[in-house]
Amino acid sequence: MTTLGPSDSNAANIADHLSKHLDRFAIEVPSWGFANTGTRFGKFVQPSAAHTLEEKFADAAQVHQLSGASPSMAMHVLWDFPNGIRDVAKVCDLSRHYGIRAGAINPNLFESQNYKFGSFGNPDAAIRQQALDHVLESVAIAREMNNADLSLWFADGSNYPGTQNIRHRIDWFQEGLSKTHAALAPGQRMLVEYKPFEPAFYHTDIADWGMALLFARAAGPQAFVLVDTGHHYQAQNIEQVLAWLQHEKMLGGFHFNDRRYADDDLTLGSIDPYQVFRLFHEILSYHSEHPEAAAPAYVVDQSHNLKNKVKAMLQTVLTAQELYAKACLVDHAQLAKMQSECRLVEAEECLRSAFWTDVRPALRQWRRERGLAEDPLQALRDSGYIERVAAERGSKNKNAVSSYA
Ligand SMILES: [Mn+2]
Repeated sequence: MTTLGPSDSNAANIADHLSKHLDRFAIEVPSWGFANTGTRFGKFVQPSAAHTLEEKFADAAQVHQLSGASPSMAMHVLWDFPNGIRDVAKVCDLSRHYGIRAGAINPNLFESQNYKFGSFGNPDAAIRQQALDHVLESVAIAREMNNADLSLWFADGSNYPGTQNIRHRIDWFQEGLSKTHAALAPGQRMLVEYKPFEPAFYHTDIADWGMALLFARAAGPQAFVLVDTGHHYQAQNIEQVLAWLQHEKMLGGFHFNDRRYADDDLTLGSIDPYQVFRLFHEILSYHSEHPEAAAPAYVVDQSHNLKNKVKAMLQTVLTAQELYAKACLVDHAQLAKMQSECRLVEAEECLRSAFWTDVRPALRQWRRERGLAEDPLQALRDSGYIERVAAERGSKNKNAVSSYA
């Protein structure tokens, strides 16, 4: 790695150093980030929000065209494949047409009325089977889509002490996840996500990284853990979780978002950019010692309730690029030396000086050299894209339901 100390703030050097890192950096956008969403009290309808899968692909293509860093889109089976595996050909056509790869496949295990008391953890064997059937169809869809990752999040849990047998639910989860793993194609991965609470408020069946790790281990060698940055208690040291998952070779991917209170699904880096920087640093630090290890999947998982969706997604991708670039400036050799000599202030300053380096000129140069707009957000405004799709989609959105009643 090129040595870039705090004194070396030469813009051209930084740009040269970063260009190969930026070429490799990609973050996946979620299809649901372009659709109308809201809070648990009501949905807020935007005239330009995407309704159809084609509209979601068009929005994702717009973000990638401007950022050059978001070539794929994560999909939700129930929302994007309403006819299940029969929709694969249509999705492949859209993917080709818009030049956006279909990314992680997310089964939906929380919307059916049958899942009121859980899916894989439901005490009713018939409902557990319904959940497994849906997951197995999702595996088949993911297999058809170039062996995409199967990304699993469960809303399962309970609201009151004594109302569910937590140990039995562990067994049921283990059984469902093992059967899921058995259906994977060679090379296909399943990612197990965790979350401490919400929608369940007493116990959640996969509440933290330890439970996700044990479930993934028990399921088989193609199962890994997915870290959603918003799915931790406030005091949790998330980079330490990463350090452990990488140590155990179990880090599969990320869902990026930011939060102030709980799982707020705010724009990445909007509240605590230093947190995102520390996560990227932890990954890059591991990879500097283990260059053979596969990089984890970077995926956005946000809900843009108030911001314009395409604008917010582009802002997110650009922020991810910027914070990743800053993390690429950390001098790992120098940091290792400071750490081994316990030079605390110098070690900390090694991180901080990378974080505080303004990488925006280097990003502008990188974009210019690749024929991209230097200021992608301004280019989005100038393109008139949002106004155009608002005019096309506005009438559909006018009829959209804002209430959950
Ligand atoms: Mn998530």
